[in-house]
Amino acid sequence: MTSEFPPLKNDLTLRAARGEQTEHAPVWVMRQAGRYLPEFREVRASHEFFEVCRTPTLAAEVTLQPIRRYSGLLDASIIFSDILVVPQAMGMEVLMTPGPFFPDPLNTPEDVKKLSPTVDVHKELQYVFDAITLTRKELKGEVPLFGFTGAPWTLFAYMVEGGGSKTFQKAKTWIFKYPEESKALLMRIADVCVDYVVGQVKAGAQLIQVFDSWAGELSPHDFALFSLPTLQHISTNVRSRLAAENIPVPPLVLFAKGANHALATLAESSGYDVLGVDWCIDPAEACRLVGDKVALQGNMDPNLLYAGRDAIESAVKRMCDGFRQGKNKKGWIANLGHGITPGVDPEDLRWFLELRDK
Ligand code: 1CP
Repeated sequence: MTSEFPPLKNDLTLRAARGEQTEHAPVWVMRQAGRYLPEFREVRASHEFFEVCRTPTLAAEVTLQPIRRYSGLLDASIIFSDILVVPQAMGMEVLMTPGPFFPDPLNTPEDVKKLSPTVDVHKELQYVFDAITLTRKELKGEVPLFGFTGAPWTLFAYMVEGGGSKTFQKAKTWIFKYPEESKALLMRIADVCVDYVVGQVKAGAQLIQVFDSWAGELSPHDFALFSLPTLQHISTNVRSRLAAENIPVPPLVLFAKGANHALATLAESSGYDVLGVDWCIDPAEACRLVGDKVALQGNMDPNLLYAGRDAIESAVKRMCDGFRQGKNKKGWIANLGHGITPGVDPEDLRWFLELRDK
């Protein structure tokens, strides 16, 4: 399988993710293909969001846009798609208007009946696998390619809320009022995520990131009860399924945003090689909490990209010093602490990338 692809020229991200100290930290940016790039907006002007996701040539094109623009400055790419393709595969309608909108969300556990009883991930999400294979070829080995999935709790929140939320009142009503039904649905989503990640690896993804973007909405107790078991289910089953087919397991990255309280536990027992951290924890403290168990990724506040070059420069320096002096025995992948937002000047992102850990 891998032999079909051009040889990888830049393995910095892979080495750091496997826990090696690298000559300098690799860097990539969550949501690096997106609306802050004029070339992305140009593609979107004539194609709907999910049309871009579903058309491998378009998905490959927008995945490559930041790699081309910041030639030599980015150390990884991430396939253009969205976490909400999983609820779609499970039988839900999802629109982008411009944020995610589910016309028919899961209001009560009765509504779970509306989901497809079984999900053939290979049929429903083959277009993502095709996009990954095509992108791997078009990358010509410049940098490795991330595949990704949303985490079950974050996907559950969208499926119940029917879109984004400030309070997560509906999703929380579910977990507090119907804990057993919630756990069953979360595990059902986790099983789809396992098939989806395995399919992405077979298609050519060289690292996998699980986005639990709304982990921080849960108390430590509820995170341990409703999210952590599903994250462990994904890492354990992805590893065993790939091992059973003699396929090497790529580095698994978990970004549980806002769950810094759980870092030590996640390092000990989540089954991921890399933990992403947001900006609400000092790098040195994150290093102390994870010890020599896992590598780290993160964590500059994305809003610093609006504050001008001096502010970016001192923040990058603080971040580098923090991770370098944090005495972490494992690798570090530089990134923002969450995705880049639409109003950033692409030249200010270039400055962030150029400053990189030297
Ligand atoms: O009009 C547009 O083009 C829509 C903007 C957009 C983009 C560029 C959306 C809608 N999704 C994406 C791409 C996307 N989504 C990627 C691309 C790969 C890359 O990183 O370059 C990725 C990894 C995602 C993942 C994603 N989607 C997450 C997890 C990461 C995170 O930032 O927390 C989440 C929460 C979503 C949901 C989503 N999709 C889109 C929006 C605007 C949102 C968030 C809405 C909300 O606040 O609830």
